[in-house]
This record gives sequence, structure tokens and C-alpha cells, in this order.
Amino acid sequence: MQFPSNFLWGCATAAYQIEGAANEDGRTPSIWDTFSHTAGKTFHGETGDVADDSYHRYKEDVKLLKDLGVKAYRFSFSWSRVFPDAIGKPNQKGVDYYQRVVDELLQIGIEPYVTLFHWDLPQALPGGWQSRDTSKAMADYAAYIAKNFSGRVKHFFTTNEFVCFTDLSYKSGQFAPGLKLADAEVNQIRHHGVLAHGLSVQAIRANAQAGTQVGLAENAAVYVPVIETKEHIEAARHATREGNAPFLTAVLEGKYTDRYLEKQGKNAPKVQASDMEAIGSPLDFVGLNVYTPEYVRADTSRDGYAVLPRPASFPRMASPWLYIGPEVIYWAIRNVSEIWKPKELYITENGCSSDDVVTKAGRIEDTDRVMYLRNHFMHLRRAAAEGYPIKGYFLWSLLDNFEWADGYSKRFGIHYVDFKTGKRTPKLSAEWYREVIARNAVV
Ligand code: PNW
Repeated sequence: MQFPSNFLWGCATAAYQIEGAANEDGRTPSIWDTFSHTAGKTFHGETGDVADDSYHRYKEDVKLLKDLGVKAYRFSFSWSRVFPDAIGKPNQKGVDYYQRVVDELLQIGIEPYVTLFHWDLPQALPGGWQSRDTSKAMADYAAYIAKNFSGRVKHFFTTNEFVCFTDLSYKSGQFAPGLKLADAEVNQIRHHGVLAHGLSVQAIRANAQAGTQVGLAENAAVYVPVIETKEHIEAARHATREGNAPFLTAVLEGKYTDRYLEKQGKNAPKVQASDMEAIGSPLDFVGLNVYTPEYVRADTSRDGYAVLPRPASFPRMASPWLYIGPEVIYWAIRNVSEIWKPKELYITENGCSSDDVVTKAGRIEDTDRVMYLRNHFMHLRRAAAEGYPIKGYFLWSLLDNFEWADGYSKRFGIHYVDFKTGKRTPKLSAEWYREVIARNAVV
């Protein structure tokens, strides 16, 4: 159950979910500040105002990473902390905070992996992702970060999870800014999302020191063949291309699939000259956030595959959407590798919510999370052993944190956070992960 010797073990977080200090040192509101402060939008009206207070406790958090023995930490920058007006003049105090975090990490030999955009869009941008100018603004922000952080930061992710900041935000409305727009508008928003990624890749390449690596962190829909036979495996590959057509497929092929454009018809996105070239900018690596599997079988429909409904008894974790199918991680890596042959892959997120309780002895015995992770790691190891270019794994998450619309009601951390005091306590899963990393093997 051994992993390759240079396998990169890490943990992941995101700015709005952990930092707090929402109004400190010049930071201005993001759309998530506005949304979470709007009645009825998040669980019990909870906000990221304080969250884990990592803005003040980052040294403690880096110490937790050190105790785990991870070699890498994926975290995000808050755009409106760096640019309070979204564009224009940077906020030195905000920049300094991230320099301090990077210092702290480098000092103890942990590699920083920086996500530029993890959903906390500056409120200052008129129209948010409805506006094409937002894509350009993001590229300017990316250029500034590349100039000021590359060299010390060698790996950047542009965007995190297109579908969450487009469809879930502008179509179903469960995420900020909470709109329910029509298909044509949503498709345009999706286009602005992938365009922002592409323009940011170009901006980073143009402004970063040599050797800087760029990719994205994407929760592509993962299609698992119902049975591992040639026909179902092929069906899963078709599903992977078409099911991700507006996002990962567009990014890795530099075009929208014919089927996507045909299905959208008159609602298809309006694309300007050179957009697709930017969107398809070559990447150094692809990051995959992997949670829930979709099971597919081959069939005779025009698409050649059918996505199966899940039986009501299908096991899940604490978040109702989080179905447990550990082979999801193997197929995420294999499908993407076989279709697009990326140079390198990372699992940029994987993990689960559990109904954690603190025992009388003060421990958090999250045996279900350990079960979840152990099983996923076996399939991760299978992918590595079969030679797919999987370089590392970031566990979501280092800490319990602000779980977006679920507020603090869903805990994804391997460290328990008492949200009243901010106190962090390693769970059983942290102890277990430390052992995995030390032995570089599933244990
Ligand atoms: C990801 N779904 O979000 C995000 O990148 C994290 O910020 C988040 O905390 C984590 O996963 C856990 O939720 C997702 O509904 C949110 O399928 C929702 C879904 C998937 C991922």
C-alpha cells in the first residue's frame, strides 16, 4: 500500500472559509460577505466575519501543518484584501498578510500552493461574473500576485470549481450572489469564468519568474463505469468530455464541444475572437477536487451513455450531496489522464463532513472520516501504481471552517475548531493522516 517516494501530501483551505478579519486592514466585502449577511441565505445566518480567525492565528495553523508532516499547503488569497476596489491600487496590509503566511510556510519547508480565486469575488465589481470585465479584472489581479509572489510561490491555481461560482451562484442561487438567471445568461457567466481562468494563466506566464507552474482546481463531474468493462469505461470517457463541456473540456481543448453548442442552441455563449485561445492556454498541471461519483453505463442513446440515478440507500457523509464512492478518485485521475494527457495531476481537494462530537475525554473519534479517507487513498494509490501522472493530494480540510451556505453546521476539518473560542484540536483523522504521511502508505 506504498505511495511513490516523491508523492506530495498536503492540506487545503480557502480564504473566506478560515480567515475572518472581514473588515480588517483595508479588506472590503466580497459577494460572500454580502450574501451571508443577507437574511435567509446561510444556515442560521452564519457569516465568515470571524470564521477560524486564521488571519490572526495563521502561525498556529502552520504549526498544525508541521505536526502533520505535510509537504504542501493549498490556501487562497482574498482578492478584496489585496485589491479593495477589485482593480487599481493594491492594499499593502493585505499583501503583507499573505507574505507573512508564505514566510511562515517556507521557513519550515512547506510548499505554498496558492489559489487566486476561491469564490470571494470583490463586491466592488459591477455585475460580478455577469460582466466580461470581471474576467479581465481577475487577470490584472493575477498579474500582480505573480509579480509579487512568484519565486517564493511556485504553484498557482487560477480558479476553484467553475460550476460552484457560476451555476450554483447564478442559476440555482444557493451560493453568492444568489441569483436565478436564465440559461443564456448562465452560459455567458460560465464563459466569463473559463475566460477569467485563461486570461489569468496568460497574465501569470507574462509576469511570473521562470519555473512558476500554473493550473486550476476543478471539480469536474467524475463518471465511474458501473462495471469495469471496455464498453462502460468508454461510456465514462464520453460522459467525462460532455458532462464537463462548459468547463474542464473547454479549458483542456480550447473549444466547446459540438454537442454542448448544439444542446444550448440560441442560448450558447457569445464568444469573442481569441477567447478560446486564452481559455485553452497550456497548463503545467490540472488539479481535481474529488467528492461525489456519478455512475454511468453504456447505452444506445445518441450520447452513448446513461448516468444512473442513485438508490435512496446509497451511503453518504454528513453533507447530503456527499455520496461515498471511493473509486471516484481513481476514475477522476484515469478519465482525465486518458482523454487529455495532462503533464501532471493533483487531487486538490478530497475529504468529508462528519457529525463530529467531542468526547468527555476531549477527543474527536471521527472513525467515519478515517474510513472515508482510507478507502479513497487505496484508489488513489491504484492510480499512482498504474502510472497516471498523479503528483500529490490535498486533504479538504485542515480545519473545520465556514462551509458556505451550510455555515458552521458541516465540519470538514481533520482539526476540530471550537467556533466560540477558536481552539483547534486534532481529530483521530489528523493522527491517522500523520501516520499515512510518515509511512507514505495507506495505513
Ligand atoms: C468544495 N456539491 O465545494 C469547495 O471547493 C470547498 O470550498 C468546500 O468547502 C468543499 O468542497 C466542501 O463542500 C463544493 O454540492 C461544494 O457537489 C458543493 C459541492 C461540491 C463541492
